[in-house]
Amino acid sequence: MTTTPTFLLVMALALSLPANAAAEAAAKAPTGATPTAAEAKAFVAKVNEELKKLYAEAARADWVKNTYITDDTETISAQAAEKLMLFQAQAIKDAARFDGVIGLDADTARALLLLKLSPDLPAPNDPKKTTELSEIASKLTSMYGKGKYCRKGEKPEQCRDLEQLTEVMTKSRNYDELLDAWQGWHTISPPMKPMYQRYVELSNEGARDLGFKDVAALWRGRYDMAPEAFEADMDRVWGQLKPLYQDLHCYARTKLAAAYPGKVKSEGPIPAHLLGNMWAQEWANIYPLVEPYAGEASLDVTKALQGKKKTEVGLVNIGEGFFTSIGLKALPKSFYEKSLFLKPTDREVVCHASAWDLAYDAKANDVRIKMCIKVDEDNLVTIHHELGHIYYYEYYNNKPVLFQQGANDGFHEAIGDAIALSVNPKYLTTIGVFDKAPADNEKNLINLQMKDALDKIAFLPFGLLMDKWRWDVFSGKTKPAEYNKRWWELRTQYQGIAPVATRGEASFDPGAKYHIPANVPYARYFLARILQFQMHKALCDAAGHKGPLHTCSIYGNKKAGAKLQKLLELGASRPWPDALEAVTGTRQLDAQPMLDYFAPLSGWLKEQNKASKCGW
Ligand code: X8Z
Ligand code: ZN
Repeated sequence: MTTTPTFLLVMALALSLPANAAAEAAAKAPTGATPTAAEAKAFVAKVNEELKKLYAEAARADWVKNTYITDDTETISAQAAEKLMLFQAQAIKDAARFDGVIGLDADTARALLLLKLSPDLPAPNDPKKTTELSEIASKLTSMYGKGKYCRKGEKPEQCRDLEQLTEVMTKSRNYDELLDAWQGWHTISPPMKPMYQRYVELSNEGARDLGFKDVAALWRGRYDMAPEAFEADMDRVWGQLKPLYQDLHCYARTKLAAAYPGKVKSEGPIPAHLLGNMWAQEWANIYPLVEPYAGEASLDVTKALQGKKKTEVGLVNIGEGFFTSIGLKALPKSFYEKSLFLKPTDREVVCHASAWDLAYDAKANDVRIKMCIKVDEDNLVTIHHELGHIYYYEYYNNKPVLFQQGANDGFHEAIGDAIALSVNPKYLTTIGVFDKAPADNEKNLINLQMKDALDKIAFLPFGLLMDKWRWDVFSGKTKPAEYNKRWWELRTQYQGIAPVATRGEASFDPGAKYHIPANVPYARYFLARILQFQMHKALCDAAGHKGPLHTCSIYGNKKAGAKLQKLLELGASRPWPDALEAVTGTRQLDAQPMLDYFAPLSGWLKEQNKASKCGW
């Protein structure tokens, strides 16, 4: 007969109680005795079980809030988040007893590490402060979701939301109209500033209570290397890509100067509102202004999709069709029944696209996306992006919940994008979106690469600076009195863009970007831009692709699919370099595949910029 150690009984009891009771119970645990590896394993099993329930509960409440914003759903979601935060904080503190225990198996050691790093929003010891923190968190996301630009004297129904203002940013070529939409959207965030400031204080207190220096140290600790080494690695790959970004910036600036005479300085930063995107993060919408060879075969995917009368769900079907073509499973019926694909007209929702797992369980299998889909090229790419998240969920949801994450968060963001790199004109012709593939010639190639680079290359500095700003805010290096000043310093330094007039501290421009109020770490998107090309290359190699990387599509290739599936199944069970190695054979973040992909454009840009003085 085996006997259960007292400690385990206490733990089991503690974990089924609310967090403060759990603390009490844990405090009563026998002291002095060194816990065994078997106890650690049992502890992890119990935490996984409990976390799974709490994650699912919090996700469900959050789903309802995000798809139906009211004061009530805001509160319900805050309460569920609070419960989860309290449990996480307590479990992390309890887990400290296993520090230094000898003989842990690899899975238990990994799970304990992941547990320690799991909270995006760490709960302070003081329960009142945790309540306050979860309420602010919930409120900030709704404020963003409900954000509207109202001109003086306008009736509420005339005010414009982000979708309407985005329409202006993407299509208008009228300088003043663009500026008005840009400035208008940035009016939603000043009321967030005092709340954000408090949010930083409270979550930092929580991080410190868990043994981290601040929230940023916790976030940066998630990359299986020292936080400083991780930051240095990001800077290293940025260094590899910066010259290409500067060439693209230089060329775009010349074209924009011609499109907006007298408005763009030939050697300075580009006005922030002219790049076809509210945050100037991706520039493909200004493609018509910068098209290298006008009049060559049209690569207009939006026109083709609309011409073929594709519906919003039709776009999702196209995305799913790609994943199934490489041998991955079909999505459950409930995905189509429960997802939100269209912007409701009768209520407020958070339209920013996202992918959800509401069950964390293979059997219950409840995955959904939330997206206000429009039938255009941007949305087609975003659908592939979201489905990348969904397929990760689908292949790791039989694992313990602490392993139900990407190898790191950059991997999670990279899967769908890596697939979307195969969504090229040839593929679009195969599935009947294009009637005829554009001719395979140099001019079409440069046009296509320009369009790709406007999204992929243009994004890099934005992807990098978002968290550079946030890390310094959390560490206290950037004080509230200079939130906006620092934001624009970084925007100018990295992106080479600037606002038309100084934006003082009465503005809170970072708050006008979803991931700041929603507290979603952003370094992941920078990593994903790099990783997706590494993955694309590896999948193309697996598919036996010959020739330059930019000509590859893995559509229909089961060998590539099998390779991808292996990565998805690993989840976070191994350190990310192991996962990367399993797919690509290398353990390092590497910009080379991305540089190889853009080699044709890179040479072409250098020619174009010969007479220009680049930089800002
Ligand atoms: O937020 C997203 C996705 C959801 S994870 C739509 N992205 C970043 C953004 O929109 O800023 C994808 C690209 C970068
Ligand atoms: Zn994503």
